[in-house]
Amino acid sequence: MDKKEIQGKIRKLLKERKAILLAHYYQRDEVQEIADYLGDSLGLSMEAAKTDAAVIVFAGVHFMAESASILSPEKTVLLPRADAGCPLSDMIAVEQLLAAKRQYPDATVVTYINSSAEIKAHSDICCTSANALKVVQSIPGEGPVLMIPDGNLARYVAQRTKKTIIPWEGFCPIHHHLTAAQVSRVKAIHPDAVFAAHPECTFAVLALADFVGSTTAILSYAGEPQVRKLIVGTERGIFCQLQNRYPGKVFIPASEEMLCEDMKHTTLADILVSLAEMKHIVKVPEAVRIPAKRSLDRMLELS
Ligand code: CIZ
Repeated sequence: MDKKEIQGKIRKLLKERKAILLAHYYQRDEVQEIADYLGDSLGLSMEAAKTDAAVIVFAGVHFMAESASILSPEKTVLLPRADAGCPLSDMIAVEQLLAAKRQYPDATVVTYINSSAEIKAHSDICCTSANALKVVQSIPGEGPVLMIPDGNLARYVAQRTKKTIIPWEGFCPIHHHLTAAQVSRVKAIHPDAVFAAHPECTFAVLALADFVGSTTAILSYAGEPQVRKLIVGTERGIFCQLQNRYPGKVFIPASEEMLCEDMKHTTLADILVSLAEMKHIVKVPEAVRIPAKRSLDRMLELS
C-alpha cells in the first residue's frame, strides 16, 4: 500500500469507529499529515479532555495516552505502539518521589507532564514546557518547589522566579545531549540565522539561544517577521510544521541527532492495525487516575 492509500484507510476507519487521531509535533510527517489535532502535550491534553469522540488514537508516547485516559476515562484510548515510551519519564520512580517528599516536606511538587500516571498521582500540580513558569508562579506562599523529573527545565524556571526550586536530575536525552559546541558550529556556518532552543536543553545551550520555548512557542517565534533563518534546537519532527507554515523561511537543525526514536516508532501501518484491532488500550486504574487527574486539572485550570 502506498502512503495515500494507507492514510485514506485510516481516515475511513477513524470515521467508522467515531475516533479521532491526536498527534504530537514530534511524530513522523506522514502521521502529522492526517491528524485531527496536532499539538504539544498541553494542547493534546486539552483536546483529549474536550473531545466527544468515543475513541482517541494517540500518536505519541505512553505518558501522553495515559494523560488522555486520565482526563477522559469514558473513552477508549489507543496507543498504536505499546513500546513508545519516554526515557525522561522513566527517570523517577514512585519510591524515589516519596523519599524526596519526606526529605522536603514543605515543598510543592510540580511534575512535568512527561511522567507516569503514578508519579502525577503523587504530585501537587502538573506542568508542560509551555506553562512551567506560569504553574510555578501560581503556587501561593514562600515554600520551595520540587520540580520533577527534568532538571534542565527546572533550572530554566529557577532563573525566572524568586521561588526556591529543587530540581530533580532527570533529562530528555534528545535535548540534553545537544552541546554548546554543536550549536556554535552551526551558528558559525549560518551567522545570519537566529537560534531557538527548547528548555529541556542544557544551561550552556540555552545561553546561546535567541529564543527559548516549547514546541508551540518555537512555532510561533518562527512566524515572526524578523525570523528568516532559524536554527532549531528541538526534535526534528517539528520541521514538518515549520516548513508547512512558513514555506519561505529557512530552518536548520541544531544537530542531525535530535531524533526521538520513541516518537518515531509509530508508523501509518501501526495506526491502521491499532484501529482495526482496537489496540493497545491504555487505561489508568481509578485509584491512580483520580489523584493524577487532580494534578492535571490544576494545571489545566491555569490554561
Ligand atoms: O510538551 C511537549 O509536548 C513536549 C514534549 C515538548 C514541547 O515543548 O511541546
